[in-house]
Amino acid sequence: MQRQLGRSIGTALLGIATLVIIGPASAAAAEPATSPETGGVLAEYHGRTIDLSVNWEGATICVEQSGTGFRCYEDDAAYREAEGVDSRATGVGRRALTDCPARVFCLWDNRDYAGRRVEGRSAGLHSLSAIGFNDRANSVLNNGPYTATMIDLDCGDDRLRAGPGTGHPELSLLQRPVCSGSYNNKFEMVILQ
Ligand SMILES: [Ca+2]
Ligand SMILES: [Ca+2]
Repeated sequence: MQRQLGRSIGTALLGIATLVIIGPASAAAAEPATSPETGGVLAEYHGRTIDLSVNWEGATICVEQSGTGFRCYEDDAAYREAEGVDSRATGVGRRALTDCPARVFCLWDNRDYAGRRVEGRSAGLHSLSAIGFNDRANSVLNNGPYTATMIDLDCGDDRLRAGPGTGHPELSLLQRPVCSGSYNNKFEMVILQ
């Protein structure tokens, strides 16, 4: 079943294959700092430290840095300036799949690559609950070098896999073969490997 799903995602995303730049696998990043009280990931936002599992405090984009935990931004303009991401592709302020940079795995809160976004880059297990993004992902793009396995803890049998260069703009259209319903707003964990 998983292999069939993988093929269907790849087929759905055939049109964006040219966007993908696949680089060498980077070394796994250090574990991000977490709150001893909540277990939530601590992120830097406007010079403060926030617990993403509790409140994003106005941030809309949270990005795993290379070895230094998470950093969040209030909008695309702040994100692009700080991260050095080219704004010519879509223009500042418009959310699109081209917002997901090379060598990064992206999840969006809304369909069509819109709404809040998280970016992960290191290999290994990533808890979406620890960054306040559990049961939220509606669209996904894997622009990184690893295969992403997305997991709903309420349905361990239906894992969605997205290889490098694949994704989907609307997870509600992907029906789960074992558990009922779609993959929309379901995932608590992502494994990049
Ligand atoms: Ca959502
Ligand atoms: Ca879930």
